[in-house]
Amino acid sequence: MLTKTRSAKSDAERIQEQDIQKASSLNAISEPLINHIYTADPSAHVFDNKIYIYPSHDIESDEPINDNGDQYAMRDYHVLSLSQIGGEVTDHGCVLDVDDVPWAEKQMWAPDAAEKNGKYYLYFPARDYEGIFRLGVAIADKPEGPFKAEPKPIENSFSIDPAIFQNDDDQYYAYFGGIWGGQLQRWASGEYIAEDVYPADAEPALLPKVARLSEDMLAFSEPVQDIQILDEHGELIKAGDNDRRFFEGPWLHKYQGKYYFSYSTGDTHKIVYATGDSPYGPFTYQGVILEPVLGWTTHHSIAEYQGKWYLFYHDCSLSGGQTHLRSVKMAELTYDKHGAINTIKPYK
Ligand code: FUB
Repeated sequence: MLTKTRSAKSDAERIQEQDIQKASSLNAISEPLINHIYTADPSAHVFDNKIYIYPSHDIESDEPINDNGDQYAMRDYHVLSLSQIGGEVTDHGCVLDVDDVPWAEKQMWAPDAAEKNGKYYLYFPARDYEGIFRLGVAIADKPEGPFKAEPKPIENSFSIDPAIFQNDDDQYYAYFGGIWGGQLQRWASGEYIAEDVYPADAEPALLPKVARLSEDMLAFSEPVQDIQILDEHGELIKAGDNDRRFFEGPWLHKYQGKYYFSYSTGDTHKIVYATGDSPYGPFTYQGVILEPVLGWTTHHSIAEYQGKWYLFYHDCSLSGGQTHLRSVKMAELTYDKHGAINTIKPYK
């Protein structure tokens, strides 16, 4: 195991400097869905025949820009919706604030939502008062909220970026995890250790997590398990394979009987995917869904609406390349006849 050495300038600062230079010359394939606030990390679902998007709400902050993500100082969530592709997008306003989450101190990062029996559940990561990321859940009667948070985080939850998948048998699965600022590396032993130790390049990469949700949607119904991501030889992807190893932002969708597990590669800035035959995996790496966007982070979700598939993602074009001020976007996602996802280039 290795302790990650940091150079004088953080990866985030370096990328932001480059992006501010190139922001004005890029010709994006999609416009921000809204431009009156900054939003990121869009998780999209179709409820009541409308697309609902559950994003992070990016804000200005005095926090330093670093590879821990301190600059992502978000404190609340908004919900967006639209009923027509290319049509008007409604911002339903603030639906949950950190002050209304008893256990959470700060950094309300990438959320997701699920519906069961007419109730809506918002899952979100935040740092607790000990600085440890946990996952919380909040409940609403409508997809657009407002949401009321449970008093405690989900038991045995940790790290960031929850994504909820409803399987055909109406079981719900929570996928989560993120390295570096997302703290997944601190849980390698199963217990929290406040030290950032990573596998060596030739060792298997740190793995994203999954747990089936309980009937009431408020707890894990089983121990947290690893999601295995394999290469073409059936071997676990290695920690030094930065173009393919899991970094953060997991998502699961099903297409033509296969499960597609997709995620961000973090420091190589791609959204990639792997496929398998079960919601637990293993998943075999397949390829790139989205090439790098303007910004240090990339994050996505995938949803089907009225017979077409869409990728929801973010970039920093509206803010001129500022890494902590992102905007959610969407673009059509297509498959070839073998079920391979055609790579999307975010700029022409
Ligand atoms: O928005 C804060 C963090 O940045 C998210 O949790 C990550 O996925 C990355 O997008």
